[in-house]
Amino acid sequence: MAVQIRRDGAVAVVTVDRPEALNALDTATKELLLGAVRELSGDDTVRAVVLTGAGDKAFVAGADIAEMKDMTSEQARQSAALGQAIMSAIEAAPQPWIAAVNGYALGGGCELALACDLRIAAENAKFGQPEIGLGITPGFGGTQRLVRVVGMGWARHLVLTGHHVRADVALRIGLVQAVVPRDELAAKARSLADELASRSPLAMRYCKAAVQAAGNVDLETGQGIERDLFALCFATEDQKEAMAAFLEKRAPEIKGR
Ligand code: DAK
Repeated sequence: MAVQIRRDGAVAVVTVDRPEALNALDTATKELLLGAVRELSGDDTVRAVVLTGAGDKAFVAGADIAEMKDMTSEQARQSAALGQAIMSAIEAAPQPWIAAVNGYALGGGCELALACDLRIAAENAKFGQPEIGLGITPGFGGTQRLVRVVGMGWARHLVLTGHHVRADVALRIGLVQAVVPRDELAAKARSLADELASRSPLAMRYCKAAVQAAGNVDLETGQGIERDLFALCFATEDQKEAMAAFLEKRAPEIKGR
């Protein structure tokens, strides 16, 4: 099984599990990953998801080069469509997705991490868009999402040189939000997921959608989306309960309604 889903309470951990190929994404793995995203998106008991890679060396070392090498243009197009569908499905998922980057996140692997809402890395993690060395461009959104996350300067550096950067550099340029020792990564990702899972899932979904919109629309349109989603929060029981709990100096009882 190349993709595992482990549910524990309100948190699901999705593991790309092909360590013999450094978790590279072949078609079968991509199909399983897309299935996992769709399954979890339809499960309202899951309030946060952690995405990671099996083994000690890699998160995901990119698209599977052995499979890609002899592809026809049509096969490449279908493969790109499948990859892009995964990234879009993660972005559209109702829950926050946290990439727990436990090693190499290269090419499609870096792009997969970029599609997640939050990224934390182990000290041994390495990031890069090495496609230039393979005679191709990044194709799962890397040239677009990367610019939005780290800015034009670093995106150009990563895409044009194909160089890998270490976790400390990834932190400095804003590619990840935290770096932790390797043996603390799973626990750190889990505690972050637990924290997000404890919040109103409706407000969480609206926050995710509003921030997402900022990357896609102009300021005026974005402010309209923000206004509407803000208003929608006031139709939820969770908003009334969370504000009452604050005023009464107690923990809120979040119901997801
Ligand atoms: N694909 C297939 N196999 C891979 C792989 C990959 N991406 N990465 C590693 N492996 C395999 C190796 O072939 C090796 O297999 P065996 O020889 O043992 O059978 C095994 O994993 C262990 O790898 P190494 O022996 O190479 O391990 P090292 O520690 O020496 O090196 C490394 C680790 C991560 C530096 C190295 O493996 C490496 O450079 N891997 C390739 C990384 C890479 O270039 N990734 C980007 C792939 S291109 C598009 C859509 C998507 C894409 C492009 C376009 N369109 C829509 C247009 C995406 C492209 C990519 O992701």
